[in-house]
Amino acid sequence: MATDKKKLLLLFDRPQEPTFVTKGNNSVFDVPINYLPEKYKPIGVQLFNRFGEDASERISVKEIPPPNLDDIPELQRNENFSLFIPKHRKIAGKLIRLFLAAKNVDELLSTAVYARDRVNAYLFHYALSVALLHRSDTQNLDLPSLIHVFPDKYVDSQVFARAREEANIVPEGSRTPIEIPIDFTASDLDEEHRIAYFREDIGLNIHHWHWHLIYPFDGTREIVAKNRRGELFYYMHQQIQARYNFERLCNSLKRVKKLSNMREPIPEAYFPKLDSLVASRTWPSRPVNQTPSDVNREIDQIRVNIDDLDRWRDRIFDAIHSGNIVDGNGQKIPLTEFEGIDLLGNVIEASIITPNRNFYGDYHNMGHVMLGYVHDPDHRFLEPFAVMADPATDLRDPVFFRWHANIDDMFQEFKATLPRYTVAQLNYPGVTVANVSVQNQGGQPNILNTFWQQSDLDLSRGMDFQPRGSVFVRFTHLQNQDFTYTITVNNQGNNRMGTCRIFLAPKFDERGNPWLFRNQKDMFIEMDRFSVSLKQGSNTITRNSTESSLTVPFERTFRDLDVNRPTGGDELERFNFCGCGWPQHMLLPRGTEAGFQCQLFVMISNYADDRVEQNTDGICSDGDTFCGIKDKLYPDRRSMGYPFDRQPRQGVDTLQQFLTPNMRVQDVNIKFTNRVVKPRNRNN
Ligand code: CUO
Repeated sequence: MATDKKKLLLLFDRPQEPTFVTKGNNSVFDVPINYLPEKYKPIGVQLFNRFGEDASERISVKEIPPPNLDDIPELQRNENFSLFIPKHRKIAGKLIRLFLAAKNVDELLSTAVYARDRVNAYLFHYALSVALLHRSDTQNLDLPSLIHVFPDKYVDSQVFARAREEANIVPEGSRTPIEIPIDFTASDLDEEHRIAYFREDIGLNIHHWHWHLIYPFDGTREIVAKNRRGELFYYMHQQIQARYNFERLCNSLKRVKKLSNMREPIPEAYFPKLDSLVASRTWPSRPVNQTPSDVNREIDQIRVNIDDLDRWRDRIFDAIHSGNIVDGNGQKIPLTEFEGIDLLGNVIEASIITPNRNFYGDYHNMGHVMLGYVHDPDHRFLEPFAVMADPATDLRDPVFFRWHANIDDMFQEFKATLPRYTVAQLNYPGVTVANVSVQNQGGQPNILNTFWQQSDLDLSRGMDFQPRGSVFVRFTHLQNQDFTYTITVNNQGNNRMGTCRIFLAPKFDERGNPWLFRNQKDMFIEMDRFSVSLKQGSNTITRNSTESSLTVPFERTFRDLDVNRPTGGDELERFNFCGCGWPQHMLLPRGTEAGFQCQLFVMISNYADDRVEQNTDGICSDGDTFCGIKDKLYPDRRSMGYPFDRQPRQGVDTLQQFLTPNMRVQDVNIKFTNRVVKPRNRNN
């Protein structure tokens, strides 16, 4: 009988323990003796007796000729793994292809079991996740969230010693959650620390990691060359940047300064205070005023000079200004009005589908690498990379946003070369947005509320070689009260469709002055996008903040322990492709206690120019604004970021001047209450 595909997920459990050790609640893989790593072979029978006897389930693993892992160059079992490092990327690509090539689920299971104890744990997790997301016979599997498998990437290292103690001493059921203070990486003496709550938010970091899981750099061409991948790379990261800048303004900080000169010291520092449980190493810190330098690390097979980066950047700017990319044969590929951004995204990011990679290089990724090795560029101190070189952790470091401000600047340079939207491209004749308001739960109009919320997470799955059972940590994160938009639209024509687009931006710049449109447009964060049917006459549209096309619910990011608390620890976390999306608890910027003044922008665009013909029934499309829809076209035909993705037409200096009748702006206030709300439905 064919193996239930769900059993594959047990391979994610307790990543450092060998495959033959009990997984899940009490399941054991019958690992063929020949599959055991050499060191276990002589004691194979003993091992099986020890771990197999009281198993409630035995999963048979078919013995097939062992897959050839020899050409997967060695990445030590206990090294850290990063997609930004070309050597690691290539190894991952090979392993992904091996997992994709397995003929059926049984063969995949055999291949994965064979590989699991032979390859690096992070690498295995990544490659198997990508394969499960993309194979047709493993669809709809719920992958465990990275926080549960590798909690060490997100949680203060001190917590683990306490969690071990708790698990060793206190019986399950009586264990109390271990609190992670919100301020564990720095003090208020560091200005940048004011927004550590954003950078270190576990949900945001998981979102970013998940995005890169869905859009891998390497693997087979089909899984890399997804619809509008390069454009989404631009847009999703541009929006992270806009949200970060919004958050900075709420905290009296200026917008991020781009890091384009690698020869200057970097004043912002970062001390992550994370330990890698797999690598048994501390993640390196990045002290104040370090200056990047050429990276030459034989061990990582990586050599990249600042000159290389500068050359690649100059060539990319040449392409932007000339309007053409040059391919490997010297042929020009035009950067067109609508598809150019996608091509440019693939060039800047870069991935295996970058045209002419030899010439344009690997600009964005190598920036991550250079900054991630700033503390030990030639490996003389035998230090591993820092958080900036891993997409699971890089958002934590302020330098991420400085580097991505630079990346975004290149995209904006390109966007500035495009024709400006005409009134005809913005307007929807006959459709007028007559009124916009938002209601909070207290019934006050146009005031949105934020506060701190505590939530609990079970770390037991990632804590190998420990007593079984749940071990909780309690962390504090930003939260917003649900709210509702009410939009009145007049339609002078027949019944028709429109797309409602909702954005939010700060009303004033960091000096308290009103914005020029050309600056404010980059501050708009997308809040929601949905289609509406308009009947003739007046229409009232209501929409709840939890319905946002941007977000996924808290339970999907983490698995909600309050609602669905595991009893035996054998439930697999719900976290599949649908898990990608901006976390709902971060939908709103924090605001201020006095109330932060913002402008809410609502537009109804002409559906005929927005529509994408495809059937997405039964496919999860939450969070599609940043993540797209699996195996489908991006669900909006307009350029991503429309209508704020280009310079304004002649004569438009302010937002008011930009408006056409199908748009409206409403002032709203975000009020932050500095109070910590306890986890829902828990009383300890
Ligand atoms: Cu997501 Cu630089 O791409 O981190």
